[in-house]
Amino acid sequence: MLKTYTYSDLSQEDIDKLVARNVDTSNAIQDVVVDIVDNVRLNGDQALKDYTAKFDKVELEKLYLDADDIQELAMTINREQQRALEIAFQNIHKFHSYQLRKERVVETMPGVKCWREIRPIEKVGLYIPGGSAVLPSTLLMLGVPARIAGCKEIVVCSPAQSSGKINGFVAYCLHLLKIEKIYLVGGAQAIASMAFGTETIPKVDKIFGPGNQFVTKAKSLVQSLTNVSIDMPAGPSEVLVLADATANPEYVSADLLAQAEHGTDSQAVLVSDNEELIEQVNSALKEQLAILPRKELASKALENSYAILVSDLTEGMKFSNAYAPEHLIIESNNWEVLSRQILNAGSVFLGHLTPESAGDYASGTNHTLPTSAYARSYSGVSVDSFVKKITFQHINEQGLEQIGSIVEILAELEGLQGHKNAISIRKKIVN
Ligand code: HSO
Ligand code: ZN
Repeated sequence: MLKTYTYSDLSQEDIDKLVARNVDTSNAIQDVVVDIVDNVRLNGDQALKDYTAKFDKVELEKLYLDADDIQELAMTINREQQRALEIAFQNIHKFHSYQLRKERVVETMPGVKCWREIRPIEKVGLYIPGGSAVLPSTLLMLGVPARIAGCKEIVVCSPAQSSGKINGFVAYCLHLLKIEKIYLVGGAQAIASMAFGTETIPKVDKIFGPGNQFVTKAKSLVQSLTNVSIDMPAGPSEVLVLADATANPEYVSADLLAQAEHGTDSQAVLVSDNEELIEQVNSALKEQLAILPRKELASKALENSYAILVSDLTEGMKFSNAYAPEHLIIESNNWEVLSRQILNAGSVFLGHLTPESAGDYASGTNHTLPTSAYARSYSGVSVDSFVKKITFQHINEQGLEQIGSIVEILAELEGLQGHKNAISIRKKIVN
């Protein structure tokens, strides 16, 4: 089922091609998104209502649901489902709450003190997609770190369902996060509304969240047009499974399919030093796919996926580092040694009993991660993504004596007399 390549047969050019993904810069999307963004900027709420009628087929009188609506919807899910969301919420909260660490004050010279302090980004916008699968888990993954960071205003946008509302799971997550409003806007228009602000939707400082190609394009566009920033460039989701003879082919297959069912453009890559395992995974894929409800999507994604036969997993790790996967699963008894060789990955799952699904929902780590090889330079979303770290300094008399002449010399050599004066004038007072 999976196309298989042998690593030693591949040229550097072949490898570059295999690891390149999401390089489709279609102008068709660009043009549509530019129009939508412009329309929202100029016409505000009316544009949002028009797009919601056109794309989501819902006529909205009011662009949001309030605390009472949310509470009512939240109570439509059963107790077991509420409990599962509560446990996920608690684990994500527990893991992320350790990310806010106070840093120490550093005295670089006697009397010269420097330090950093954390301040929340005041207004953040969270986009929760509502396409082929509504993902309430994404709301927890963005809302929890935003709450821990202390963001003052958390704006949430998600497209209206055909009922003109949101689903009960998203509502229950809002309830857990103590967020009392949700705006019923989706797609590129949601991103534009949070970037520019409309009569109803507040403008934010930073926009978070995954989405389709239109949403992604809108995020990069508004970032270049306004002073709003974004979490990261997002592309289709992907997994790389590194597995050897100790792996269970049924587990490997299930992990590949868990990824493939996200969408036709998802990618699932298997890297193994064992030809027999690749064969076994292929037959497991066939069996498991046949009974998967989202088999149409998943099988399309598998057409766009592949396996690589390597001579050993150290060579496999070399390929993985070049690919820089969003998710890396190491299904080998030797996971501890192999994990030290990781250079590029968004989130890593170690051993035979650690499926990506655990991290997607409930173990505590974040599932908003860099795709399309951005794991070479980006980290996943964390509390850090919702704060700024501001530097502070304080210099006393002794410090000014220590550092004054150094700054004067440096200012002089750059020809900046004004800079030098700002020191000299103070030295006079001190002496
Ligand atoms: N695997 C997705 C996250 C997700 N999976 C949400 C299920 N629900 C991107 O990391
Ligand atoms: Zn997933």
